[in-house]
Amino acid sequence: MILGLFGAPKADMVGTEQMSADPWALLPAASTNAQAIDTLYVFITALCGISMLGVVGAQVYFMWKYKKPANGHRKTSPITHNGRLEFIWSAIPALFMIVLFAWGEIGFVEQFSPPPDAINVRVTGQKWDWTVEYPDYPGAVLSSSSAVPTEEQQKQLQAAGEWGEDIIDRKPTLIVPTGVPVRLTLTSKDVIHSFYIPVFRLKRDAVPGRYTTYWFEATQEGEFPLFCAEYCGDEHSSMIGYVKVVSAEQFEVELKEATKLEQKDAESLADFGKRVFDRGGCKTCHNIDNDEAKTGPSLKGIWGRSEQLTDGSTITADDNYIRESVLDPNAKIVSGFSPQMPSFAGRFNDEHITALIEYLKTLK
Ligand code: HEC
Ligand SMILES: [Cu+2]
Repeated sequence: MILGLFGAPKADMVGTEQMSADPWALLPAASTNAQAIDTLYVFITALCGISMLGVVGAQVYFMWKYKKPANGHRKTSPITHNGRLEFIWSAIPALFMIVLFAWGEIGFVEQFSPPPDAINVRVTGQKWDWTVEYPDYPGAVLSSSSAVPTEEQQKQLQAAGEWGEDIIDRKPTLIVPTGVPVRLTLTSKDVIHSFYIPVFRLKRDAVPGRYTTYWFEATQEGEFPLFCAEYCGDEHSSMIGYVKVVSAEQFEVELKEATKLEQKDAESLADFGKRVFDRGGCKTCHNIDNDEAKTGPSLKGIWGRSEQLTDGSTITADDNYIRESVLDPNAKIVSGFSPQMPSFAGRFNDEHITALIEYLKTLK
């Protein structure tokens, strides 16, 4: 629309490296919010331009009209004021102010009232990366740290002679579908960060000890940069990543692909199991390096341990018992604990479970 006048760039001109090849281009407006904001922005800019023309035009006209006459001087006019004129030049701008206020207020309220069918996404800022979780899609966790290695990682890679472009695992930090509203709930683990996606005109602080929300609906497929927009420390500039906008049909496929949990080449089963353990959030309920119970029993030395169950029987923790504990945790309850462990059936497959068992065996 109007923005086209300034040459809004096409999606394929946009990337993490460079927002646009054309320095005069406005950013693409890739969400419904962005379009609404741009329309208001262009309206305000046009209104200011027209007002400026009116004021400066009148000024120039009066300078010309009341210039000193060639034949001497002119008497000052006896008119003190003009009520009608003053009313008009107050009322018309006031009307525009009311329009601007109402327009802005309606847009503001809209942007803080997510539709009930929005996809939930949790964004956590932390020095120096973003973690993005999809509570509606179990196991789906993305992070910006995979996009850019930290200085520390770069040094390690350089020392190992492995530094190079192909070592950067450029995974998206956020994946969203087009045409579906997405509600973000943001927080921070340490200091104030700010989640900033320019093409969505979205900038929202992530504050420790508090949840802030925002929502948007993407309209344009592509990959667009995101940043931290609140100076948060010396690695602030590495809190970057990109949002990948895909079609609604592709969304789940892409999300699965980006968050897949598979054994890497040359990775031992136990090491893979540790990653599964981390992904499962098992640590929140189980200690692994001391015998203290949390919500669940300590898993230090679990393999081969004999367990007293609530029904009075005793069992030895072997592969099958651990498998059952993860897939159907309430089948056997350890004495002294309540059935609070969630089932991981559907979230972890057989390979994950086997790797988990191998990892638990190493916890001695
Ligand atoms: C919300 C808390 C919670 C989470 C998360 C959790 N567990 Fe548990 N877990 C428990 C509780 C409570 C018990 C004891 C009751 C029972 O046996 O179900 C338990 C029991 C177990 C047992 C049997 C322990 C024993 O001493 O016999 C194993 C093995 C186990 N969990 C593994 C895991 C693994 C692996 C994960 C992650 C994939 C995990 N748990 C995640 C709460 C949790
Ligand atoms: Cu930050």
